[in-house]
Amino acid sequence: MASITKSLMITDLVSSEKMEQLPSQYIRPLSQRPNLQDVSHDSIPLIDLHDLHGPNRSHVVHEIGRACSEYGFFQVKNHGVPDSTIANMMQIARDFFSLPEEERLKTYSDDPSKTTRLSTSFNIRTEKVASWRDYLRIHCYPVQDHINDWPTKPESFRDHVAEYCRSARGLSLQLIEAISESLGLEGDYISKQLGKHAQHMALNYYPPCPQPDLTYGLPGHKDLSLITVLLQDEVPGLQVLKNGKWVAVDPVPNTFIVNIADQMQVLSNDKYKSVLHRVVVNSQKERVSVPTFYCPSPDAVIGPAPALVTDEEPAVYRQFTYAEYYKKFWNIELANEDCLDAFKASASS
Ligand SMILES: O=C(O)CCC(=O)C(=O)O
Repeated sequence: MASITKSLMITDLVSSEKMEQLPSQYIRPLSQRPNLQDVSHDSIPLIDLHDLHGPNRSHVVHEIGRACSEYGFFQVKNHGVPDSTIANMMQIARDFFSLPEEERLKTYSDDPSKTTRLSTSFNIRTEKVASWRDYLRIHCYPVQDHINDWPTKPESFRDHVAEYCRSARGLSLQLIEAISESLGLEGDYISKQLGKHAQHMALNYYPPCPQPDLTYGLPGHKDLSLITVLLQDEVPGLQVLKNGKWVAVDPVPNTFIVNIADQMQVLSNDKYKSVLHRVVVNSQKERVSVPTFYCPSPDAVIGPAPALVTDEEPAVYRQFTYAEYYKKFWNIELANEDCLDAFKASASS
């Protein structure tokens, strides 16, 4: 008989006992389990950013635009983030989740409005079934506004994470500019809609799971940001929904995964869609991933770009502040519920 666990974090649950059965709060109803065999390995486009600043820029921008409209997901290589910055980030994430429980739990909170918080699953305040993930979520732009709230252990946490955040921001801004151009907008149009800009990130830790076919690391969900730039380790787990079929994004060394998120869907007036993605777990290996959620500042007003609104394609969404959207997102019960439905132009009349 599966048992209910008392540990707050899965990390501590799996280290405290030899577990052969999944505790009951992680077990999905039969109809909602991942069918691990029914997954395509066609993957998503891989785009070389090397030429983004040369004479072939328009070709790269075109490829990015195509990936955004066909998949909402792509990988990038030659992205300019130094190998050492990436290696330090991954190591510090592993080291963080290896800290003693009492040290890690110093930042524990189930309150999504906290800008630095350790938590578990997806949204423990609203969900009925838990997911097999622990995570540390931090706000990280401007770095100096947040760094003093970040964990002080492991020793070099703040230095390595700050360096990574700056690089990830640089890459995000280049991608946002290219995506803006790919929509036929001025390169700086989207960036100008983001108010003072904001950047959040997560350190995701998925321990080995005794019964991976009964649960998820993360259930199908869309991201609340503008774009997400994801660093994953060498252990597969991420899957993306394409034409009703789950496609595995198997790790490619030295790449980042980029996805369109909800704010970009709104700004593009549905030209680019925020896509459902999920994470499956395995019984053998832990997995670490580090998403950077690039987003508007809370006061920024988001709405479809006027240049993309016509008589034939009227505005799909009303205008709203990112703060309004953020609050709504953290109150939804099901991860795969479409938060944007509440912001449709038709919903407000
Ligand atoms: O771990 C991954 O590959 C994806 C993580 C993710 O989707 C998220 O943190 O929202």
